[in-house]
Amino acid sequence: MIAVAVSLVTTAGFAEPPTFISDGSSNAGGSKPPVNVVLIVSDDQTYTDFGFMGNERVHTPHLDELASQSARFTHGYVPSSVCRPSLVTILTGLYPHEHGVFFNHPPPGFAKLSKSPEISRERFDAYRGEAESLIRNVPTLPRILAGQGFRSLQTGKFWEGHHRNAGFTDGMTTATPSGGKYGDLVLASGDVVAHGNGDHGLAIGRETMRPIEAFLDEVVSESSPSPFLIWYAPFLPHVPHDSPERFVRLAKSRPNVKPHELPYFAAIAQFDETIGQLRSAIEKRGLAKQTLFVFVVDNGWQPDAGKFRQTKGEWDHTDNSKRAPFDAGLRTPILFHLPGRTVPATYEAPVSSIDLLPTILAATGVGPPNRSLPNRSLPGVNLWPVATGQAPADGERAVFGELYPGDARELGKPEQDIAYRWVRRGRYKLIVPHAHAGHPPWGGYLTRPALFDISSDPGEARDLSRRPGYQAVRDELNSLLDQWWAPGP
Ligand SMILES: [Ca+2]
Repeated sequence: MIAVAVSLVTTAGFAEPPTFISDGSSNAGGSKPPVNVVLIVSDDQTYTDFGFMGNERVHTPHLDELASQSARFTHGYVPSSVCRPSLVTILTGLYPHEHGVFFNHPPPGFAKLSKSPEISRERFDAYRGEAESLIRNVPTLPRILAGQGFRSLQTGKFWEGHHRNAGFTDGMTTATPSGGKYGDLVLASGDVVAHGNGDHGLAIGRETMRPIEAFLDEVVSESSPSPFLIWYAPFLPHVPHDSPERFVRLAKSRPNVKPHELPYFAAIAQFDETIGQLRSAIEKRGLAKQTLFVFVVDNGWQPDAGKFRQTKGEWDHTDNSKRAPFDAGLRTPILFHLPGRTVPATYEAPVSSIDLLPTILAATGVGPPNRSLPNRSLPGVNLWPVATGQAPADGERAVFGELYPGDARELGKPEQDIAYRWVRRGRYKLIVPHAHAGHPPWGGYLTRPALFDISSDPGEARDLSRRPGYQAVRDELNSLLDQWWAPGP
């Protein structure tokens, strides 16, 4: 076994630098070619809206092909059903209350930042910059892999300022206005700023794949090519649903597509086409056999037929998907595909996006973190032994999550803003709302705890928490939630 010490920036949550140790199947220093990683993150797509998840009305041939070749975790979850906290969880393997990015917008909040005439570009960037420092102080996947000689390319969604803040060696997002179609914001002061969700990076997939092609050309031309990580998180199928007409025609050609679904389904088809382009870019450079593809969605999104926004010419999402504590916002398929290693199979055991980081580290030979040392372990589970057919999936494992308003009241104080905590174990899911200062829970999704049987009621329509015979399940799940994280008053 080869032990690999990684030098990392430390923070209060990590009393000492975390240590990562080979799992014994490591290739570190070995003769096999290193494993590259392409991490695909869909943006705003509900778990049901894939061909391979049973939806025959969407056009996802490339994702379906990837899924057919992959270890498929069909009951994956993200802790939060909104972009920024979910993306930082994928990057860090930590829950939002641990990595600290539990919001989309830092204090004083998006409305004050964007609509106050006294907020200049400098002040806007300063407020955002304070929050962006959080990612610099936690271990991240690109930062850990960089310690092993990886290059890493950031493309698409990224809310943490410049891509180097998260340890990427290369990237598109620079925290400056792009002047492009997406990602800029005009403040009340008249200044133009980077909105914060990816600026230049948002062109990937929607307008071009060239930055990925150029990065791969650069890597393969190195005298001793570096292993690499590609973060492919295009602004798709996220609104604006302004896909080129050929995708709209494609969506229209599918059976029984309703008008309010059409723009979203077109954006799904557009996203899917880029998956084919991405895989082709890897294949034509002879890298397919040594490249791990990982797939996850950052949060779900479903169009609501009753919410057409005239001003924007698009439908808004349903109350039970994005931002909500229900599966239409939280659940995602998670895929792993590495030729000759992963075994194509479907696993229904609940897993989480916190598992991606330890699993990818194991796959690349960096190995899972040493979980035996206090204060050094990550909360996620290394799924590599399951994905490679070496171990069964743990069907009894509990997965957790936490939801917040989009604006944080104060950095470093998730307990002030926590709106919902949830836990899924086996067939049951408990959601616990939190009220603050006499106000009802943010979002109004629930006013009291609710218990659902996901296996018989995936739409979470029947709250079992006060029905006879469910008290023990409810108490047990509530106890698990508090053991995981009890935010206090
Ligand atoms: Ca999203």
